[in-house]
Amino acid sequence: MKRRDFFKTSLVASAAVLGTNLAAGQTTQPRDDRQVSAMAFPEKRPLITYSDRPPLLESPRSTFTKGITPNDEFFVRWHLPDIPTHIDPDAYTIKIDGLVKNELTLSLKELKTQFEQVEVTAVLQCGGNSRSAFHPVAGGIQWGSGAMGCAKWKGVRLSDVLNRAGLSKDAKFIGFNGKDNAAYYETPNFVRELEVEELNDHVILAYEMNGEDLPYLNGYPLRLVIPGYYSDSWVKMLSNITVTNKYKSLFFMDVAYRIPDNETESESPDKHFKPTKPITFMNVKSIIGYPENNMKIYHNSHIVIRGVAFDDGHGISKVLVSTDEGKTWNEAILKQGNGRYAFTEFRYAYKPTEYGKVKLMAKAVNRLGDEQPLAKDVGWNHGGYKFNGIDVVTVEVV
Ligand SMILES: Nc1nc2c(c(=O)[nH]1)N[C@H]1C(S)=C(S)[C@@H](COP(=O)(O)O)O[C@H]1N2
Ligand SMILES: [Mo]
Repeated sequence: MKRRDFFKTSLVASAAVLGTNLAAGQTTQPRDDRQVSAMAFPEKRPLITYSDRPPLLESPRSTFTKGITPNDEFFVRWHLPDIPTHIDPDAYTIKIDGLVKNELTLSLKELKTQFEQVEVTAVLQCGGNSRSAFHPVAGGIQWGSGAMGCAKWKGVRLSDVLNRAGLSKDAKFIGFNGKDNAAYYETPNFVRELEVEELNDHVILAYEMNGEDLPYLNGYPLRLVIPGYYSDSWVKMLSNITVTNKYKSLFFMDVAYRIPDNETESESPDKHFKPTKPITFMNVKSIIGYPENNMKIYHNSHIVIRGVAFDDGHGISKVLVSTDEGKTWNEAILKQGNGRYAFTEFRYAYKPTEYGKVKLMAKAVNRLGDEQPLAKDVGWNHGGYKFNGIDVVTVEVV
């Protein structure tokens, strides 16, 4: 066989092998092999870095031992490379226009002084968090499990601001526009729409995160916070809110951030479902923050497995931990107190009595009784959204 032929056959053969594996669409544990980078970003400690322009930063696993994610450890995701580098808080205003009785232009000071200030602790999670679990690769950033965080947000109720403007009778959609711009004209601005019916008192325009001004990269000076929803709709660095009665075909609503409108069957790489629907509410999920993969732990020592769990606001009822590949599950101790939209911290005392590799698994259950599936049972979807497989960390007992 000539070398070239050999090359050809081996390619065909491996394609066939891959083909059978991949056609089904599989899900595994998300990648967990990336190190934080020394690249510097304003107000951020070293994080896992996918891109510097636009900034795409992921929190490492160890972040998830804490119920509140510190601002400097909080992940960052922007779609567009052109983000204003200077915002003057005294000159900043947000405009509310469209189908309203009174158009409003509000300064930060007016927002902070003329409306009731409210606080909510809520998880912000990208719909594509853990996307690297999907095989074949689903389009988008190949996040591990750290495209999420939980913070205490302070701001004003969106409904109070909209009431001041007065929604017209035919108001149906509320569009939110960020100040970031596309570098190429083909890419549309980052705009999201919410239906008027989706509004509730928990949706806020936030200017503070964990008691400080929003970090620049997390949307300074003002962002939308929609507790319970995936964060693709939490528009950052807001410039205006426009009320309409017609659904505009916006790229980020129509193409990205959608999943099959069919929860019972899963997609496969050669069968993409239509119609689709926007991802909205988060499903139940947990992650182990400690120990980390490949750590060596001592035989007969006392280990405290720690992590966080959350859902869309129904609330976590228990977190189960297994140290024997899922044969038996025991309840972890929970620490709650930041409200139903927040991370629930869990801890579980573990004394390894066997040597060698051990898999530590965590599974959260919410108040509805929804629980996390095994990673392999999470349905594949073409956008790689909503992965919530049971977390597995493999340690070595020495
Ligand atoms: N203006 C603007 N807001 C945005 C985005 C964006 O690209 N531009 N990305 C959204 C997406 S997809 C996510 S996951 C979150 C990320 O929020 P963070 O950077 O504060 O973690 O912001 C959302 N809001
Ligand atoms: Mo996202």
